Amino acid sequence: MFNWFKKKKTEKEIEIEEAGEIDDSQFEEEAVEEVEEIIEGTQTEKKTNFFEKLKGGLTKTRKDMSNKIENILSSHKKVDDELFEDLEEVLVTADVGAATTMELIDRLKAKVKSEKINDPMEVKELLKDEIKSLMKESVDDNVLSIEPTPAVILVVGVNGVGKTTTIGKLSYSFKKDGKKVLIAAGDTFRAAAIEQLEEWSKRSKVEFVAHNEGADPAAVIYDGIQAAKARKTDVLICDTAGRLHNKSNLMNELNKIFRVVDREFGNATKEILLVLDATTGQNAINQAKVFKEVANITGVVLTKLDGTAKGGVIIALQAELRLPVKLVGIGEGIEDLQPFIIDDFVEAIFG
Ligand SMILES: Nc1nc2c(ncn2[C@@H]2O[C@H](COP(=O)(O)OP(=O)(O)OP(=O)(O)O)[C@@H](O)[C@H]2O)c(=O)[nH]1
Ligand SMILES: [Mg+2]
Repeated sequence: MFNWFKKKKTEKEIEIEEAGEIDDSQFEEEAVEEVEEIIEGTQTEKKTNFFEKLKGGLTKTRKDMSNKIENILSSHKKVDDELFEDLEEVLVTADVGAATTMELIDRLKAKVKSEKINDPMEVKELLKDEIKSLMKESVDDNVLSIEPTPAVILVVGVNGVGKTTTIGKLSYSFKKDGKKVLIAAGDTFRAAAIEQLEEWSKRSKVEFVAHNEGADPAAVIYDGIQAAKARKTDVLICDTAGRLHNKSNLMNELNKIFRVVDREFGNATKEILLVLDATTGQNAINQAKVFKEVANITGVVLTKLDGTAKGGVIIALQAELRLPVKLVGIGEGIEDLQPFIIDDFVEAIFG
């Protein structure tokens, strides 16, 4: 960057010298503009890649939901009750959920009436708009916040949903942003769980705190907090065990952790992320209901969207349970985690 700057200046200087006057400010403005154009260019490119990747991850949902909707719209000659019934069926089978589907269909009917829409093909854009606005109205914000730092992120969810993998991906992404990250192995249920998390910490080159198998999870988190304070860590991410066979056990275990965090790290920005597996569809909704009762969930990570046609579940999570989806998992790789952006998601599932 520096060399490029120097070279440009020399050319410009020669030009100005030949003209008999030196005006540095004019040059500097142009150079800054050019640098800004280059940065903007790479940002647009980055955004496009991001979107293409999301679209790739949502292929199954798009094929199922969007193709069926296209077929319905093209096979109907007018916008009537029959068309709405067919749409309803597609939304319900895509795991959008009965209540959210009804809400969407009602809004769609009202729009069709007020805008006097007769052409079925126009319904697609209306449906997209209604999904976007319903999701936006349901929650305040979809952004995972670690500002002001230090921040602590508690990751909760039942077995196998992708908690540990998500922590690995997330720490990699914070690290790439120049943040100092520490992971605490609060899932002490199995030795393998601790090892798996340690492996991810090595992969994303972040620090790691653990106790032995069977240790008290709250004690691990306590140590993680002390280490985070001593090392001036920006983000402390804590894994937890999510055995759901007994709700009061789960509640006790989580509450103990929350108390430690409040007492020892009260000034930290706090997120409690619930990880849900998209392939489980309506089951994910049921898990969300249980966790909402036992914890003040601040956001959802929906994983394995790449392996399912049930991506519609995201709409119900936000619209029905009013849980902001903050991140989506679209693969097993370290870079396969993205912030959730409503407009991009809706555009990606409708192709
Ligand atoms: N395709 C795909 N697989 C994923 C994604 N996220 C996680 N997985 C896979 O899901 C499996 C379980 O992930 P873990 O991270 O071990 O899940 P966990 O919630 O920590 O599970 P326990 O520690 O057993 O409770 C692993 O094989 C992951 O590679 C995703 O976004 N897409
Ligand atoms: Mg795990």
